[in-house]
Amino acid sequence: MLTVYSDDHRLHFGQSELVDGKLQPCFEMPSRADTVLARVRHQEIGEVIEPKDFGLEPILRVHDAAYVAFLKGAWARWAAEGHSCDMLPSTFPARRLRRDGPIPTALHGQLGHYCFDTEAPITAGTWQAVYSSAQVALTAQDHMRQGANTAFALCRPPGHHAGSDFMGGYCFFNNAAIVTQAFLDQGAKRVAILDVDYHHGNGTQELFYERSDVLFASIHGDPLVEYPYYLGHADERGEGEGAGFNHNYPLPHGTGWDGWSAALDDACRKIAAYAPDALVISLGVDTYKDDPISKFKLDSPDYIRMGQRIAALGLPTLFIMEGGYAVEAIGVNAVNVLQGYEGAA
Ligand code: OKP
Ligand code: ZN
Repeated sequence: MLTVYSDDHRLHFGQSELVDGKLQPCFEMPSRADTVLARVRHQEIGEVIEPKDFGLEPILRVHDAAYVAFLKGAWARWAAEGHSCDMLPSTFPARRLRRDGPIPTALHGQLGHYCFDTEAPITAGTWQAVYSSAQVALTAQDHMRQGANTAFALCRPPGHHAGSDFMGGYCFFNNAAIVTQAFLDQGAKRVAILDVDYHHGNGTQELFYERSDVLFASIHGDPLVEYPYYLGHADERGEGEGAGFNHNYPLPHGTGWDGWSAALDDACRKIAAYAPDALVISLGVDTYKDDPISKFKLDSPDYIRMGQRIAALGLPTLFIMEGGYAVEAIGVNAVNVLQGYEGAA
């Protein structure tokens, strides 16, 4: 399987996120991608290539132009105000404030407008890193457009919490959504997204919630007790044209392979019935038993089984790297999914 990777991910290295009332080192750090890349090479799963540049157009098919412009210009404006530390918002338009009112002109007001939490710092290199992460995903997608049955986009930072016009949860551009839209723009009639990251892919859900050309299925920690808290319940089934094309599998803390794989089986049945032209996997491995911010109990061999079950669908499959914070284990776990898939495909 081809892997697409760019060193540019290093340019995004947030100093801290707000955890339990304290600023703590970011869990989402450059060594995550290094570990996965090292494992890809060690297991010799295939060639590793640099991304091509597809420009902003495919990103703007998914993200709001004003949001993209904000992200591109934010650091220069912040620096011009005399700051050199990371940007983190502290004020948000919650209920009965005007979230769709006039966008503040002040940088800090815009930051709260375009971000939903305090866990996605913007740094000097964030724009280049997230732009390249999207190009990594698009290059893997292009490889499949040219006929490959599968590819691995080693994206960092991740993307599935980012929506049309907001960032958050370590995410800025929604790489899975961007490649999904690219498949559709190239003639696919239906694309399915299976999000196996521990956290609900709220951004991806939002982007396709009213559409029938994308089926979204997500297996994740129950939002009653888990980040991102305000989306990801089982009764969210899609709206309008999209009614019936969104499937959430919220699971309790402590879930291991038995409970998790039952949800996977159900999601796979729904995907098979949908008969998509392509499948996009939001591949987070923060379901691992030793993940520092998660509460599921999957073990490394389970990721091989996960890849095998996905392969049984018999679909062209694009893997997009999302979360996973047990840095020493995420290489083994992510590549286990890919090798499980390839061994069974
Ligand atoms: C991004 B992805 C940490 C709380 C969790 C945000 C998690 C974002 C995960 N104490 N904060 O879905 O892996
Ligand atoms: Zn996650």
